Amino acid sequence: MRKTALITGASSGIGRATARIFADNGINLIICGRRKERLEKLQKQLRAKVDIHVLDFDIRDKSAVFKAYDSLPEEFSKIDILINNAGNAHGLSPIDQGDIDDWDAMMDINVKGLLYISKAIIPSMIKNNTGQIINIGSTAGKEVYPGGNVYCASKHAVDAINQAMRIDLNQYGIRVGAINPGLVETEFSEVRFKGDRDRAKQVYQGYTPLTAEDVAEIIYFTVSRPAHVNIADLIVMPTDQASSTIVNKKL
Ligand code: 8X3
Repeated sequence: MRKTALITGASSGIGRATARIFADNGINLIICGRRKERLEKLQKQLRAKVDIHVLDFDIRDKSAVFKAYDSLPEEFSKIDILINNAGNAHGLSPIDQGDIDDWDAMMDINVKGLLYISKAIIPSMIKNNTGQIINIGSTAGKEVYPGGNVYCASKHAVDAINQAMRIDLNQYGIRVGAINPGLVETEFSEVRFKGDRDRAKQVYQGYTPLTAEDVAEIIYFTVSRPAHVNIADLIVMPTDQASSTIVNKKL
C-alpha cells in the first residue's frame, strides 16, 4: 500500500523538491503552505503520479493548523510521514539591532508552527503504532554565527525538539530524525534579506552551494530505509563549506 506524507512549506525550496521526489517514488502527498496558487500548480504537475491534496494555512495560527488537519478527506487521514520543513530566516542583524517582528516570525514558524502540526498528527501515528517524522533543522541548530542569534536559537530548539520527540515517541515505534542542511540555494536568503536579490545572490557566489534537490534526495533516502533503520540526526553541507563561517569562496 502507498504511504502518505504531509510536507509543510511545500510551495518552494526543499519542501517542493521533496514533494517531487516523493511523487516520483509513489508516495501520496499532502502539500501544505500559505501560497495556495503555488501549491495548486505543484498539485497539477504531480497528480498524474500520486494522490495529492493541498492544505493552505498559516502554520503560526494554531487553530488554522488543527482546522486544516481536521479537514483532511478520509483517504488522506492516515499520515505515515511528516516532513517538518516550514521555516524561515528573517534578518541577520546583531542582537542589539534585531527587529522584534522578525524574532516573532522565526520563533512562531520554525518552533511553534512545527510543534502545532506535530501535535495535530502524532496522535494518529501513536494509534497506528508507526510513523516517521523528519524535522528539517539546520547547521544553525548546531552552531551560532554572527547575526544568526534568534534564527540559530530557533534551529537549536528544533534540534532539542527532535531529540525529545525521539525519546517520547520511541515506545510507539515512531521514527524521528533531523536533517540539518548548511548552505542551500533557495529563496531562503531572499526572505532573510527581505527581497534584496543582490544580497541574497552574494550568499551563494564563489562556490557551489547545495540545491534543494540535493537535500530532497537525502530526505527520500531517509524515508526509504527499512523500518528498523532510523537516521536520527544528519548534517549536510556543500563540499566548499566547513562551518557556518568557513566557506571556501573563490571570488
Ligand atoms: C540555513 C543555514 O547558515 O544560512 O539554515 O543559516 S545558514
